[in-house]
Amino acid sequence: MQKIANYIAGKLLPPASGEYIDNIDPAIGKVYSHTPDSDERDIGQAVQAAQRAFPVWSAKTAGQRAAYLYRLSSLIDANIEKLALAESVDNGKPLALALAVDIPRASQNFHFFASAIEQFASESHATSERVLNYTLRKPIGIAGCISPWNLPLYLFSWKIAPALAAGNCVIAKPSEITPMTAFLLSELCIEAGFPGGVLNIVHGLGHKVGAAITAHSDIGVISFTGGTRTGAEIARTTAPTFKKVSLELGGKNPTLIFADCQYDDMLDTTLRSSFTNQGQICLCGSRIFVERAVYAKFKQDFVARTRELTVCDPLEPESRLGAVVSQQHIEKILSYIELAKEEGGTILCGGERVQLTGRCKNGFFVAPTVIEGLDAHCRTNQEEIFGPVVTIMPFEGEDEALKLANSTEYGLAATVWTENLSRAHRLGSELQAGVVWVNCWLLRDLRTPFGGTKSSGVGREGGDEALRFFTEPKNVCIKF
Ligand code: TXE
Repeated sequence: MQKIANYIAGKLLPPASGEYIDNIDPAIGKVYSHTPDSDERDIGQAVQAAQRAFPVWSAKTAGQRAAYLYRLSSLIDANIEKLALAESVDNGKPLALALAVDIPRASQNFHFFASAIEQFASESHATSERVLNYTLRKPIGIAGCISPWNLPLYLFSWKIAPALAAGNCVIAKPSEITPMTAFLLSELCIEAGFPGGVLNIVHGLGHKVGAAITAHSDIGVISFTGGTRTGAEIARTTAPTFKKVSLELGGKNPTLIFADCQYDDMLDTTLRSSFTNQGQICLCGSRIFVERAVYAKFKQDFVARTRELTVCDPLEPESRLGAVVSQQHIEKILSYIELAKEEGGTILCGGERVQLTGRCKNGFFVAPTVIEGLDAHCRTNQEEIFGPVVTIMPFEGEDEALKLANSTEYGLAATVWTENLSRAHRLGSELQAGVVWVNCWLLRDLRTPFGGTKSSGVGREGGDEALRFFTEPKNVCIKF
């Protein structure tokens, strides 16, 4: 059985402990490889390697660093099929989705930040004829990047690329639940000729390796995506050392559907925003509020279309929903469906585990589920389920829609469907969310700020926001 290796100082190494964690293929429910169970000794080694590499890496020109990232991006493109298959097996997502979204986006992340660092400019202020201020933006040193399991290579590269482009060396940890594409990336880094120690990838458990990264006194900046509870723990442990921290956390995103919307486009897109990646995207809309005038029609059409979604072996081309990521996660999702029933909800479709036959008979499959009849303030509508489960609720008028949409502790994303321009602008301004989509969903421009408010996190990723985050501004004031 394959053993994944850490990537430290440019070499593929076993963990110091010599111990490994089982890595499970969620579509078949079986162990298929082993992940290093690393600890603070591996992090210590990675930090030393990064410290040795930093003076040379940070002294390279932006163009020289960009050249490495462009090479890595091209290598991802050249290996797209291998990487997509690995992602699908590791995570349970449809292979077609990994081929169309996850891996192309990982390549784009490196390409985008290679280009961005070449365009990145700092400010200069001529205070008077004899006084000039200019701002240097220096790399911080060693960056810690910790990522989750839902979009493994996509989110891993989204953090690593700007950190490296800005001149930092990186210690990165993928989720222990989906380590495979990060491991394959380390092989591609070797092929791309990255100097040893510039990027180090250390595998293992969050409370061991993750905690060792956030606690290390020589790691000056932490970029994290994951659960809100973990984010709070990281905020607590890093606060006394004044590390720079960016936290991209959970969501409970509202979709607001007004009667005047372009109905067919809305219906197609709402199906995607509800169930893509088995609903395991922090941006999925899990609370769907529908203006009462179109509620009955929407309910009928949406449930009919949801029933048509094929849940099957993620390697089959017709798969629209694959497996959810783990045994623990399927239990969590099913427990929320039970809770919804206890809270008075009616299951309109789905609501259960899907039992496949053959290769996938022990896999973790959940039928896409639509629930109605719940109050917006019940736990099902307040807590992040992170699965193929949505609730639908009617509303009357824009004020009520806004109030309901803003009624959770989260504030990551919101989607609005309306043809009323003034309403779109009003809601764009008033919704408590870091990202608002009007008449679209997950339409991304990598230059835009990305992140959440309230319990959805602190800080923004994307474009210049990311390059600013991974650099320390220093103002120089000269009187001459
Ligand atoms: O995330 P964790 P989990 C939500 C979703 C999900 C829940 C828990 O609701 O059900 O979070 O998922 C590392 N110090 N999201 O348990 O634990 C961990 O190893 C440092 C939303 O998988 O937050 C992994 O690499 N690091 C989300 C990463 O943190 C620690 C995506 C995320 O794991 C750590 C995923 C610690 N003490 C889950 N503990 C989104 N918003 O996209 C764990 N880690």
